[in-house]
Amino acid sequence: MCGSVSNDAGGTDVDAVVVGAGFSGLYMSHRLRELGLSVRVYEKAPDVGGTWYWNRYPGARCDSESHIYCYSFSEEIRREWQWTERYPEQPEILDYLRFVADRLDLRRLIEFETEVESAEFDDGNWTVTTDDGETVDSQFFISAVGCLSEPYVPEFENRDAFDGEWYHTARWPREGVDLDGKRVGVIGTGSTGIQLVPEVAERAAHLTVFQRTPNYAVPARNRPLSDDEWAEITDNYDEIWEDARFSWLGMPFEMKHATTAGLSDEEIEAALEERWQEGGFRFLHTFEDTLFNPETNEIVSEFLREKIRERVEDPETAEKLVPTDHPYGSKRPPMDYNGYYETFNREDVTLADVDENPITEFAPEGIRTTASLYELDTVIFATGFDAMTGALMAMDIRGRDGSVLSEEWADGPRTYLGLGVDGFPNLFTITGPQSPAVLSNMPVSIEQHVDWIADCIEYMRAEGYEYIEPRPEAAERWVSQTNALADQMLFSEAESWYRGANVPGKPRVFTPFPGGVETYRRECERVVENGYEGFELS
Ligand code: FAD
Ligand code: N01
Repeated sequence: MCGSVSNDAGGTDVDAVVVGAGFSGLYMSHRLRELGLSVRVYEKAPDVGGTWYWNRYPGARCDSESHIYCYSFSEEIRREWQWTERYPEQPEILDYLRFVADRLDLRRLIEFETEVESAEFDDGNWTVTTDDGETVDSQFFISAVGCLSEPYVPEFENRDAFDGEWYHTARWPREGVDLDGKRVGVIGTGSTGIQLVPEVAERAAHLTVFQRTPNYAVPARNRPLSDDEWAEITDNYDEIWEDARFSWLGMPFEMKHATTAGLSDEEIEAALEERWQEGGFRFLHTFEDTLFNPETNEIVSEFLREKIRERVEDPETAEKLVPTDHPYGSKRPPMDYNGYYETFNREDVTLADVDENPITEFAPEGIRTTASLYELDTVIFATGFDAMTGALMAMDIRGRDGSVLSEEWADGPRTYLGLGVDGFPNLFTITGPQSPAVLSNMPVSIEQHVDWIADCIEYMRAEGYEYIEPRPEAAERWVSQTNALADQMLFSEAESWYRGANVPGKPRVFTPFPGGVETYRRECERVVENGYEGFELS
């Protein structure tokens, strides 16, 4: 039997260090403690919640439906929590994660306001160092740092010359921001910008939206969840979750049709309209080949373009809001909660097309483009994240023989199943690159990863193994498989953060596994059934 003993006896301080206290870190630490491991969690925020601690911008809400945007592992938690809306708002999700942390008594494991700066595998263990100078030795080093947790702020010329206030949506102050009567500029029209813009328009004296690429937003159709609806969900809970676990996107929705081929124009229109009325991610479940077949995709994209044209009064503004550069779904599809497109019908809202007239610099009075100077009091960066690898690479992670993760991944991340990295024994990466992660309803993927890791550690302990590490050839094969799948899909037709395109200098590789949640889960199970095929255990 392997295992860790106290440092006094020459072993480690703890069995496992977990970095992050969002959905992933909370469940991971719970599972490990249940197995009898000693666990230390480091979280740089002052509270649990991860994404939902940091993203407090007006309108912040989740696009996954509430009954599947939560944990499924605990019947008690399930019974004791009732969601109020179809899509939960940020404060409600944060309350939920606080409730879970308290209910499972997890806070005692967490050191808040402590950032992990480095982790080095030396002398057979991980030495983890934090920003307050603490060093802890651990057998396992588990990253739960999140795929969308490292905010990205573009390096605009003279950014610091701006005399007003500026904020990134993912570092929104806890006390809020006074936007009333202000001239506000929002840069970015991804999922965040689309949620934010109508809310800011209600409060600001004038809003300028700086759009580089237009986006296809589908109505979310949020509504309160009645007690009857909730009762129906809880009555069918097990079935709903089983469907989600063995689905394409971690969502228990049926596809309406396999493809558009063979359907009449009226049937296609009716299917799209039905799913448009249902709203949210159900729309993406209209035709199964939307992300594979350019013909189907063009039909779906054109349907959405027409919807935008119908909603925006000024035809010139409407055309600027209509995406033509990328197929629908090749970037993360955003949802519209509160009349995003109609916001551009307001007199006090301006659309600045910074593709046509790029931002040249920040000035003390505001933002200058090649066409105009926009005078502003407040700038909001809704410019997204250094996604998938940003938070991981922000730590200085060193593996066997001094190999440095950021150097190993200089041309793009390389993992086996998104769970482990060759050369880095006993490192696990929850929702790591080359796992479905951001291409899924994440709590489903998070639970699957955490369970896989916990079961693996339990197995190691039972069998007397101390180390696990992917074989390089298994990682190589997995990365090639992921890339080959992505190449068969329409993802390569968009300059998206899935491909690292949003951060200058980042390698352009498709990062998540695009083969679907079910396929991925079955592959992970197969690997275990074959005695952790592709991993070296010692
Ligand atoms: P996170 O919630 O990102 O938590 C990671 C934690 O690690 C953070 O608290 C961070 O502070 C901490 N951390 C990072 N590095 C360090 C370090 N070096 N030291 C110490 N602590 C560190 N997903 C969906 O499935 N559906 C949705 O509708 C959806 N909506 C989203 C909306 C927004 C605005 C954003 C930004 C993301 C959304 N996501 C959504 C993705 C969301 O990130 C995941 O669903 C989920 O919250 C991820 O949980 P996590 O614990 O893996 O990561
Ligand atoms: O970030 P993004 P996000 N000059 O990268 C623009 C999840 N999420 O925070 O498209 C000008 O998507 C950039 O323009 P372009 C979800 O997974 C979920 O919105 O690159 N503009 C783009 O418009 C999502 O996908 C939810 O041309 C610049 C925007 O900034 C992920 O988080 C809600 C620029 C960034 O869009 C990230 O979403 C919110 C520059 N130099 C987030 N640089 C829900 O589920 C960037 N941009 C509800």
